[in-house]
Amino acid sequence: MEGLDKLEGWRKTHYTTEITPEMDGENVTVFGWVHTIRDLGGIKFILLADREGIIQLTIPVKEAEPQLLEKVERLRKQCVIGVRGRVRAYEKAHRGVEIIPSEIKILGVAEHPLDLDPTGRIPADLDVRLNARILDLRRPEGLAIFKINHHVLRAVRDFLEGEGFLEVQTPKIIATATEGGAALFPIVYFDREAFLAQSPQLYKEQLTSVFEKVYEVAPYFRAEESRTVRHVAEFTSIDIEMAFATVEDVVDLLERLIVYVVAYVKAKCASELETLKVNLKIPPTPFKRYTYDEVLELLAERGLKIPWGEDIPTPGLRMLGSLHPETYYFILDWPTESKPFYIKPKDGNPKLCEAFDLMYGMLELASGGTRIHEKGLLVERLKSQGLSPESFKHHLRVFDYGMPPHAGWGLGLNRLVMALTGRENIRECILFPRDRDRLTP
Ligand code: AMO
Repeated sequence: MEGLDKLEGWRKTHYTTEITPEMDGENVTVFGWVHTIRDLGGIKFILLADREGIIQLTIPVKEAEPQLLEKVERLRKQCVIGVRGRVRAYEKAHRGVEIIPSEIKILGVAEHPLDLDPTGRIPADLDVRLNARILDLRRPEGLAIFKINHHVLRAVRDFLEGEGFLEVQTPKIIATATEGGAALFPIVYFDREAFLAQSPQLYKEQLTSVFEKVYEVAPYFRAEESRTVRHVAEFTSIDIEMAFATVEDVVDLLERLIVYVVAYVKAKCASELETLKVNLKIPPTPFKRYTYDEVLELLAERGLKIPWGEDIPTPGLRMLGSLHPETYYFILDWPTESKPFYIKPKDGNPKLCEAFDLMYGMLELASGGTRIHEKGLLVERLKSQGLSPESFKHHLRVFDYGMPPHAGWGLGLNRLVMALTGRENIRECILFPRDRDRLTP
């Protein structure tokens, strides 16, 4: 293709969806990607897509300037163009409006054959789509998922701000594991070994002794060997930690947050939800609260026996999912040994601890609980889980500076977006997913 046009003084006056039939006769400038081209001989139709949607460009061949026609001849799908033209209300066009272009600039080319058809007319499997992720994201569904992701984060920040939380940033290069050693990514840190953070756990706990209520939204890293639709090697977590609180307080906070987020997304993302064919319902409260023992009973009654003390295996999660389709519920009072060392055992019954998981169907969305804030007990718990207090000495030292009782949770953003958008695979809800088999693009 010949040289590209220059942007020069052209600036967007409208996104495609801002152009309405009421603007009939107005001159506008739009930019976007050529979605489809239809040539009926005497008339040519181009659908132009931008991040907000699509508008039809109609070019009556006889009346068009030769320079304009020459540009139109050169267009191919996914070329980037700028268009100046007149708005025309036209019932038969998409949204009842079209643009009659007077001038077109070709600003970027697309090489054919394309790796993927962003109109979505040719179905492609997820791997093919992820390999050409940028084209895939231009599909209306791709755009919709990540606009919802954006609004979820706005809602979360809005809600936590209202609850008096301060946003913090903790290190992602760390010296010791927090969530068990197996899933760590080691890295070369100058002349030493270090690890990518699995969670902000120890730092967020420490920070409650200064800021009382903190939250962080950040990526975390786990060397997950298993290939499932809900695990990736890099995910985003929404973490909170609050001083002078127990598991009940943070469970209640999480329930209110979920309701707030769902209502926010429902209000702000109606067209995205429609694109995804999702009918989002505000979940009734209170969410069902099970104890771990009750869940084991529920599963045993249906023929699935899980030895007491073990985490709930995938068949158990599946069964729970089928009993609670598209439903949020909590599982409380876990066996102490099934949870990390920092979770507080129950007073009077140390076999159980003050931990919880928030579930949606079969998906674990969040976990958290009351933490141990007494140094002696924390050292004991470290040892009983086979961890060396020496490796945690900097963390333990903070407990000598005045550590308040505290509780918190970590909520997987990508899993929450899966739940809200009805996606089956977490990779749909991560721009550039990373897993055992995928490190690019
Ligand atoms: P946990 O390990 O349960 O708890 O993680 C919290 C939440 O993070 C999400 N998540 C993941 N999402 C995608 N891929 C993964 N590999 C992955 N691993 C975890 C899940 C999960 O519920 N420090 C504690 C939280 C706390 O107690 O505050 C923790 O990390 O949605």
